[in-house]
Amino acid sequence: MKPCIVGIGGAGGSMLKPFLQNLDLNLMIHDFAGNDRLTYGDVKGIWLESQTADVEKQKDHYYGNSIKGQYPGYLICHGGVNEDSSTNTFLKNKYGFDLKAQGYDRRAEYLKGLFEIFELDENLKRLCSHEFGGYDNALSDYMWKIGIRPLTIISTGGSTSVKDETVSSAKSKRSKPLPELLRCFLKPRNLNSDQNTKRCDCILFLASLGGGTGTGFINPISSAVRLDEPIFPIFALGMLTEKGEDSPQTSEGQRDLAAVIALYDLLTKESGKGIDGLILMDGQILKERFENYSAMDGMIYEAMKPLLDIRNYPGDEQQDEAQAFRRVLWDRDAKNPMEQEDAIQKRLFPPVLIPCYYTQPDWNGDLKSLVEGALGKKGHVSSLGLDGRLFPCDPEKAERALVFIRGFFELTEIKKAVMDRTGLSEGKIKVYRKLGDSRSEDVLILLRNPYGGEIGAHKDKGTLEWRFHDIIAESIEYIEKNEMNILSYHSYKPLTKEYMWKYFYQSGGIKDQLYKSLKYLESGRKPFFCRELRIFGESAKLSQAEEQIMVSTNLEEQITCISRREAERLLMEKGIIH
Ligand SMILES: Nc1nc2c(ncn2[C@@H]2O[C@H](COP(=O)(O)OP(=O)(O)OP(=O)(O)O)[C@@H](O)[C@H]2O)c(=O)[nH]1
Ligand SMILES: [Mg+2]
Repeated sequence: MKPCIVGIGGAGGSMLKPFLQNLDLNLMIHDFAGNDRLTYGDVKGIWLESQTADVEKQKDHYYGNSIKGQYPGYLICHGGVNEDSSTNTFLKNKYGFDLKAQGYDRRAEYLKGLFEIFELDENLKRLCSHEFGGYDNALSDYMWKIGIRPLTIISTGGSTSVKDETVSSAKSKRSKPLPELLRCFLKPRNLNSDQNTKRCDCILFLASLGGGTGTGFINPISSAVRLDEPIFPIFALGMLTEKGEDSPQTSEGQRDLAAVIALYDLLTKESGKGIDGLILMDGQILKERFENYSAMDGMIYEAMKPLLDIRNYPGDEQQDEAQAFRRVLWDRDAKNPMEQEDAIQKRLFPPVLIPCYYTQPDWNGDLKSLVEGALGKKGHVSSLGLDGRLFPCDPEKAERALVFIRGFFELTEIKKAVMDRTGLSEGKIKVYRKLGDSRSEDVLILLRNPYGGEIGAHKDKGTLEWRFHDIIAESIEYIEKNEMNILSYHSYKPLTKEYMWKYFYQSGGIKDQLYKSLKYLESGRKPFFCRELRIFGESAKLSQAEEQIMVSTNLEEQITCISRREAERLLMEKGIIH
């Protein structure tokens, strides 16, 4: 597979850099079009950022402005929105959201709310469509159509291999032309037809889970992609934020909440509506092994190389094309691609994939040590950074293992080594053999959903249940102790505060759902996030009269309304009214 790697937010941009480095020294001395640079696996990429200051302060000027045709490029998420945009004025006045916000202060709920409004508020939809030439959303459509799509096979109508007809007809119905307003910004790129083969057949998002920008944009951009191509493979690699404060002193609780909201949303979007798989890494494990972010980012790149390697082992089938890989991720034991595709459409939640990576010198040749280096020794649940598991988990709980291996090994031997360690049957192990560079041999094993089925596993340090229990409990505590901070974000209008209050604190809201998730984790239930939850969704809907009061400027009326709702809530809690 050849992904278009999309780094989002500060961490996403840094994680993306090593993937886009030019491997061909000769090309560096020529004035070659950047798009032709030789990257590992021939990948392409783009950095999406909401803070203009962050792209301007790059010391190494690694990323140029993609709108000016520079590559590798960055794209400012709100670059298509004018200062005097009527859509933005409406949004600011009614809700207090700003399309041109410079970063989101580690708040995943900001972008979540913002994008939901675009789906629900008919007036906003009309304004947006009118101002942005048919775009449903001024941010996600811009990032997808201007930033990402030109780097993919979709830009020329080259499509995915299964159900092409369905895809094309969906496309012709839904795909919209670039609005003139945005077209004039674009310098034509050197993407003629013979370059089509060089384009990407899937998307891989890179972002930290724990910020606002990175975590907040994955779902909305995926929705924009899905409107164009329902089965285009979309994967995400999320880095869970480390423990303690981060550099601009955001507390662990706040970042954990951002991470949990993002994880909840990514993992409760049904098949065909969001991503096809979430690769999870733990920043805490990487921080214990590496001194700084740059070393961590180097490691992430190294660990993903076996997946990106396009040199298949001679004689092995070409099985690592992105669409095939997508079907394997969702695999419901169906026999052929069409059956698998039907199974995928059956409202499943996307899988979590835990990457486990290990490398050793090629003279070693010992398969057992390679597999154990990645997965840890049998019975060692709590290694936390001492072996190749990049997120805490127990490999014996995995549903499946996808093995990307570079070096000269027998297929049956590889399967046997993985079966011995995981207890999986042969049919649940998929092996992708690659040639590698002959100086070292390495393996990346993606474990699908390695958790569940055991009561009390959350108490074992080093299990996936334990790590999730920890961040969910931290998030609940943060929600309970920081109502003011969460609801009084400086720009929110009363209407937004009211909806945010319901989302966080009302019975059935995210706090309640997270309490349930803790119980599910404790009892070994799978999955532990079970129901999609919206801030502005139907269940939270205010009546028209209430909305009217909330958007009015009469403070007294607003206070009366809020007090009445608060009193109602208390009476309901005490069972006095129902
Ligand atoms: N791997 C890696 N992680 C980083 C890096 N910089 C920050 N982080 C982690 O990412 C978290 C914050 O994510 P950012 O990417 O900075 O946040 P963002 O997506 O830009 O979101 P906002 O700035 O809140 O809008 C930090 O708390 C760190 O845990 C980096 O260079 N590499
Ligand atoms: Mg940022």
